[in-house]
Amino acid sequence: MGILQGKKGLILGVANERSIAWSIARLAHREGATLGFNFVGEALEKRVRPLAETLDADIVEPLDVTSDAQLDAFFSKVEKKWGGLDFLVHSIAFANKASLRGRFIETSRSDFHLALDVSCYSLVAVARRAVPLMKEGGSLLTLTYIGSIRAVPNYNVMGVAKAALESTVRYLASDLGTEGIRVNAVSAGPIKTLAASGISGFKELLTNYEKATALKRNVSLDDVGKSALYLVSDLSSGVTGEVHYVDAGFRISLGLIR
Ligand code: NAD
Ligand code: 0WE
Repeated sequence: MGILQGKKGLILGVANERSIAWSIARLAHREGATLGFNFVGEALEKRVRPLAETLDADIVEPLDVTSDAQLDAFFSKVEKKWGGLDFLVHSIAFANKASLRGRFIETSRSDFHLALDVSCYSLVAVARRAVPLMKEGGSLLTLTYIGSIRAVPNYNVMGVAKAALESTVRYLASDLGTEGIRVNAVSAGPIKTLAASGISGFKELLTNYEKATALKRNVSLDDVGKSALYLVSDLSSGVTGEVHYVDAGFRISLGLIR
């Protein structure tokens, strides 16, 4: 029997087969979970729907997290279909591309708002709607990056958004503990996903990163998926408010190359 047998989970943020969310979905399905997915726009629907079908998904519905109307419609579908929920994976981030290069000080008010809205407030927005469905407790998981605690060149406003996201994890965990709902984050090392494509210098980042980690390698989608599985399942029943690094030991290393 799988560790997620009989559990219902929403996986938000699949764009394609290289998405971190997809890696988590595959492993969760293998452990017996029944899954639901979102997509943003028709282009991504064409990618997400066939993928979701390979995992016998119960729910594949539109959800742009900047829209309260879409949030309400999405969760009312979940309520109708399942009437309950055990876990939710939030694997969503977005910043205007122009704000992910050049000087941080040039960040405009609207680029700041967009990054924080999509990448941080959205966790609160989905939690508010998911929590009433988690009648027997549950687990919320989000994805973050070390750019929240270190100044990573070009990560810029996304670093600020991830710092706010990690704080949001602690406030939600503290708020929802009484309902038996745990809230955690996985801080993943860099992976070449859609969200990393077109980032200038990403290839160099991966080569340098590998040399600077304790394990002397980059992290894989599988590394992140497996740790995520632990955090959404009962295996982590005593863990909440945590930022769990799946980074091959990058954070604990001085980074000097031997
Ligand atoms: P990805 O492009 O596959 O996933 C990002 C997802 O965010 C996409 O599915 C996209 O549709 C979704 N999204 C963007 N705007 C949205 C909106 N308004 N409403 C709903 N969904 C929206 O890339 P990924 O690397 O798998 O990213 C997933 C998460 O992992 C992000 O939070 C990212 O910050 C985090 N992360 C990525 C890395 C990395 O190096 N790839 C490292 C650490 C953390
Ligand atoms: O969180 C991320 C990616 C976030 C992201 C990426 C994009 C690219 C396309 C958010 N918004 C957008 N908007 C786009 O238009 N990562 C952790 C991956 C990442 O992105 C970087 C990195 C790393 C690592 C950007 C600059 C420097 C390093």
